[in-house]
Amino acid sequence: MATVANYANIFVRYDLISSGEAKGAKVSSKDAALQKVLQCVLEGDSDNIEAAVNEALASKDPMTVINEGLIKGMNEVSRLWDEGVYYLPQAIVASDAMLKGLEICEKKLGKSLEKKGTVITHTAEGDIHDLGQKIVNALLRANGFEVVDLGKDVPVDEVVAAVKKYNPVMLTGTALMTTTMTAFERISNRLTKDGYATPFVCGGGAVSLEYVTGYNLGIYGKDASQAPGMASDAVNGLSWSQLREKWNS
Ligand code: B12
Repeated sequence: MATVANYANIFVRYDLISSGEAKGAKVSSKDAALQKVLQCVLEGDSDNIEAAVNEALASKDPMTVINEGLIKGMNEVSRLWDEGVYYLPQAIVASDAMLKGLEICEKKLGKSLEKKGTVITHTAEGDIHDLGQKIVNALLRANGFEVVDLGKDVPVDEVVAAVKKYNPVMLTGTALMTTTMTAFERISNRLTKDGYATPFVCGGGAVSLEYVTGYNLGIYGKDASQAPGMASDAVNGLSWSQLREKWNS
């Protein structure tokens, strides 16, 4: 009967987090404080992320901590998932740690006193991947926009009703799955049919420039950091097609 020579070869994947080491990770930072933040995201260490983020914030601005620590760490989690190194448990704990870190950065970014206009944000119907949306919320608020956060897995009907209720300067959508991004086109069709021309910025791993520019109102958002600039343009009167022309060509 065959015997197992090395149990580590069997248990290595479920062992990743509890070992305290993010095995296989290829990102690092030369800055010691940012390295701790990266490490906490990669290891899904929600116990220590608060201290790590606060330490980084002592010498860096919140945007640097978000970009160079939290997003960089989460992008590496995405890569490790795609490579088959990380599985659902690792992705869940990493996301929790990232969200905890983002909350602290968001408080530090604060809310601008200037009120520029209302933006509605949501994550597509059927989709619970909301990290991109949370980053968008934080950046919009810090730049003076009132954010109506509809949350994740939001039915198309609810998004359409919210646009009619708040009449925002801009609507955003995040979708990470090819099965959920189709909700955006349905929202666009419903709004167009009812006479609304609200710019609808759609982002998230699943969507592409080609897909989003295939329906009315759609503007492709590649990176969350574009959201405040797009919303400012909308406040300044640019139509959805002018926004598309400016940001997507
Ligand atoms: C983390 C993660 C999870 C977490 C989500 C936690 C959370 N709160 O979000 C958990 C573990 C819960 C999860 C669950 C699942 N997941 Co998952 N998950 C991931 C993973 C590893 C990373 C995604 C992520 O958060 N990236 C980081 C964020 C910041 O990126 P982002 O949202 O794209 O945002 C950036 C840009 O796109 C942009 N952006 C986003 N929105 C917007 C909006 C605007 C206005 C602008 C301007 C920009 C912008 O800005 C951000 C950067 O600044 C990916 C792997 C991958 N390669 O992406 C899989 C992945 C998305 N998951 C996948 C799947 C299949 C699932 C599950 C179905 C698994 C399962 N069998 O149960 C479930 C989904 C259940 C559901 N109904 O939604 C698939 C989707 C496949 C597909 N293309 O359809 C992926 C691609 C993995 C894979 N290759 O198979 N997942």
